[in-house]
Amino acid sequence: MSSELLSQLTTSIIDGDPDATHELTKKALSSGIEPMSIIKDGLMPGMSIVGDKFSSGEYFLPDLIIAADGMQKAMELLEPELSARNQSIESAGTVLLGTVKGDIHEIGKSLVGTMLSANGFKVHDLGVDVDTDIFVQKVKDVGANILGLSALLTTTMTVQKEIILALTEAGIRKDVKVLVGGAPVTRSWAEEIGADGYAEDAMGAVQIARNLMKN
Ligand code: B1M
Repeated sequence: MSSELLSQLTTSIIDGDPDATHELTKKALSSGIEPMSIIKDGLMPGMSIVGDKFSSGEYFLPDLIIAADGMQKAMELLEPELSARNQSIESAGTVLLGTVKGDIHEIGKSLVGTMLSANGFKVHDLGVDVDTDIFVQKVKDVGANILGLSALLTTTMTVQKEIILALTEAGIRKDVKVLVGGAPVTRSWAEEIGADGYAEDAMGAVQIARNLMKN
């Protein structure tokens, strides 16, 4: 039953049917499937196939937009459920988060933010397409312990490097740990640009953020 619902969810993303995605997400939640499983086993496989079809030229930009709409409709239902499952009293640390300049991919970054909040971090989400200067200024304004930088394009992951250099130039590199992620980002890229941490997914980001707070 649950695997059937999850595979219907995957299909609704691939077919570009946001209303069906929304309804199936509701159904999956009410049938007791964990929100994280709905994301990882239902929605993300669909997004991944849509991405592959876009790469191969079978799908076009409108198909990406419709798939993202479905995923976002589902996330509106899932985010409060994720938060409710992990209430924490003490703040685990302050995270400033955003998708770098030139990049408007939002869903993964927001999921990282939701999981960090759900695990006790105070998250300031600057959104997408954020100027390097704004990141630098806001690190100071909010007293961030961790700066989380998301990039989904090979052309924008280089901006993560620029931001680290800008932090150094502003004299505040030592005051904040930098965590990088996003589909094209790898551990070796994180090391190359001098980031303090890399996470492959949202739960990994929570784990790494906890470790960074310990150091
Ligand atoms: Co875009 N897009 N897109 N897109 N898009 C990709 C990323 C792409 C891989 C598709 C493909 O070709 N196969 C490709 C990038 C190729 C590359 O550079 N390597 C691509 C392209 C080319 C483009 C455009 C250039 C297309 C065009 O215009 N010709 C354009 C660029 C726009 C821009 O940003 N300037 C574009 C536009 C779009 C839409 C706007 C239509 C839409 C985004 C809508 C939105 O976000 N509101 C979109 C979408 C939906 C995708 C795919 C299909 C799905 C992305 C997604 O939401 N995944 C994507 C293909 C794919 O990823 N398979 C694709 C679900 C999400 C939960 O996963 O974002 O990976 P993800 O986040 C994960 C991890 O990466 C990680 O944790 C998250 C949760 O587990 N993570 C972090 C992310 N950030 C992190 C930060 C951390 C730690 C972990 O620490 C701080």
